[in-house]
Amino acid sequence: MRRAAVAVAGLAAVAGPLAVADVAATAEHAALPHRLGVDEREYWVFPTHNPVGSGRVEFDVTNFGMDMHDFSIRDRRGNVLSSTPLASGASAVVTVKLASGRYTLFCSVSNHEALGMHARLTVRSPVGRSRTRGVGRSRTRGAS
Ligand SMILES: [Cu+2]
Repeated sequence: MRRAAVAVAGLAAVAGPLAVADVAATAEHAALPHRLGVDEREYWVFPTHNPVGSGRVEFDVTNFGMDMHDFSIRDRRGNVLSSTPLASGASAVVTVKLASGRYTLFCSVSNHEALGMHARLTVRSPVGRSRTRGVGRSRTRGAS
């Protein structure tokens, strides 16, 4: 048993660099996160991961600011897919189905976006799949 394990480890060491490159290429999408944190404050929005994988994406949002904010997502055509109000210190978990593309995470309160509360988010699909069903549907829990 022990000898077999050593033999396998030796083989892996020899094949190492090539095998790792192949795995990295084919598993690129699988490696993209579908869950990320989003921190908000006066006046910025900071996603902890970017890019993320397409499909169900879970945003764990916290308003670290003094003021009332919200967490909103807009696609490139200007459609707002989700908007969740967040009191000072509040957190929410917002789940949205996103197809590959570029999105804007922003705060729609007053002129906060113009003051800097916006961030780009890139969503990538696995190879050979460019569409995701149910895009734009969202679910929120824990908003306060
Ligand atoms: Cu705001």
